[in-house]
Amino acid sequence: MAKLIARNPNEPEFHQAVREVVESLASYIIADPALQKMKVLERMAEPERVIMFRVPWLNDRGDIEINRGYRVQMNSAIGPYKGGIRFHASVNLSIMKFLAFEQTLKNSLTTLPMGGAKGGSDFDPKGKSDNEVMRFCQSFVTELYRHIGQDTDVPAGDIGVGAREIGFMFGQYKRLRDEFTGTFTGKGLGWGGSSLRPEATGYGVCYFANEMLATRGESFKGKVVTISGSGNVAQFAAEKALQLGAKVVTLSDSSGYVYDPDGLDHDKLEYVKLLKNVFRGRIKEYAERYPNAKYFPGERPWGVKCDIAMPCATQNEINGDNARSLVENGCICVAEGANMPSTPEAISIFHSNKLLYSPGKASNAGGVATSGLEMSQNSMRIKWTREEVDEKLRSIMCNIHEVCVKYGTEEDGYINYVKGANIGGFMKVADAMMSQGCV
Ligand code: NDP
Ligand code: 2IT
Repeated sequence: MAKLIARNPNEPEFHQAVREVVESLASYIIADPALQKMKVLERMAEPERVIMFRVPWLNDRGDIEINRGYRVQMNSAIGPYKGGIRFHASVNLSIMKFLAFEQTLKNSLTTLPMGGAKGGSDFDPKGKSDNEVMRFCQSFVTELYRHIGQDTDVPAGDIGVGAREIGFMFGQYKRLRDEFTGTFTGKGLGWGGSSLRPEATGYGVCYFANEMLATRGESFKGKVVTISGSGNVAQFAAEKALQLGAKVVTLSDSSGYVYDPDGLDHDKLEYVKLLKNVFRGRIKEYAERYPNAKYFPGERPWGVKCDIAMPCATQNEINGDNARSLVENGCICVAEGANMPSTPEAISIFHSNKLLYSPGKASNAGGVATSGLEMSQNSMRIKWTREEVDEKLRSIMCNIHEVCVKYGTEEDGYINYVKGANIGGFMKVADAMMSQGCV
């Protein structure tokens, strides 16, 4: 870790993500001289390639704006680079590297042949017109296109990148390459997209949480659920939790959270989808429309009493104090939809209180798994039904849960999902790297 920090200064999120894996794997690696000799973990923490580029574009006033674009191609040992693109003002190299590092292990856990990558830009889509977003996406891809391809690197969505942005990026990519391939996932259903890809991350989190709850004879039925975020992952985590009989009482965005004591229902959720995906509004408008709900500006939902918490917004959104309030309020399960939403202090509080706690790389893997299924369908030029994809998604999430149980069960029977996911994800990548020599 000391070497890694010295080589990658000022990258706290990257250090945090690697440290967690190092801590899980230390004894495992110490016991295996071959892993040490081949410097597998050291190589995994060094990106195979980092691309940083200028993204100039014209705003609606005709002025030039300049953003910075990134693609971190972390690891290609088990398949082409694969991972989302994030457009958010906070994007920097540290965040790209932490996400690409976690993606490598996550993609391995899915059992599908995908390496790890992440990309994005500090472009902030908030308040931009559709035309501005399109011009930005076109400029972004005009550089990125030479580094990606269906057998090289396959981007998808993440924060700030949904169906609209994938459409603009895919359109420009297709134009530059003059070929129609599955180089992006999350495409529209009529032009190469997979059924259930929009739902997959959120649904997958609930499938995974359901498996965790079942280890204690529990289920979603009748449980109170708090969710952060109100974007893609949050919306479909809420939808599946409702279908499984839970009561979802919060949603949030970067400005605050709403608490609805009556809980969400189908109509309210449809309103949220319209508000966020079409009108691109703020979650506080929910409380204006449903007067029983209350809006808490500038706050996160972790002080609300719940049985199950699903953080679905961003990294480090649950700190030690938030974790303590969740525990004090009787929360039994924290299933991460976002990537690295819990700080190390929060994770240690969950562990010492024996909560069911799953790290994002295990419980949010349903999104990229379904991206992998989209790649398979594109290669075969076929389309599976919603039911077929759902069945595969369920079985992938159950399998990841089994892997976590296998490698994460401690002497007292407590399942440490962090350890389980890190060891389970690492093994396949490590075996491939050992077989492929010093590359
Ligand atoms: P969206 O852009 O659709 O939604 C993001 C949500 O989180 C919005 O409500 C946003 O609020 C909120 N948010 C974003 N940044 C912050 C911040 N710094 N502080 C507080 N709230 C914030 O993104 P997704 O739903 O796709 O992604 C959510 C999380 O899930 C991310 O961590 C992502 O990496 C992860 N993830 C996504 C997958 C996918 O398939 N999309 C797959 C696996 C993981 P606001 O509108 O104010 O920005
Ligand atoms: O963090 C993630 O796993 C994603 N944003 C989805 C990546 C993908 O390639 O579908």
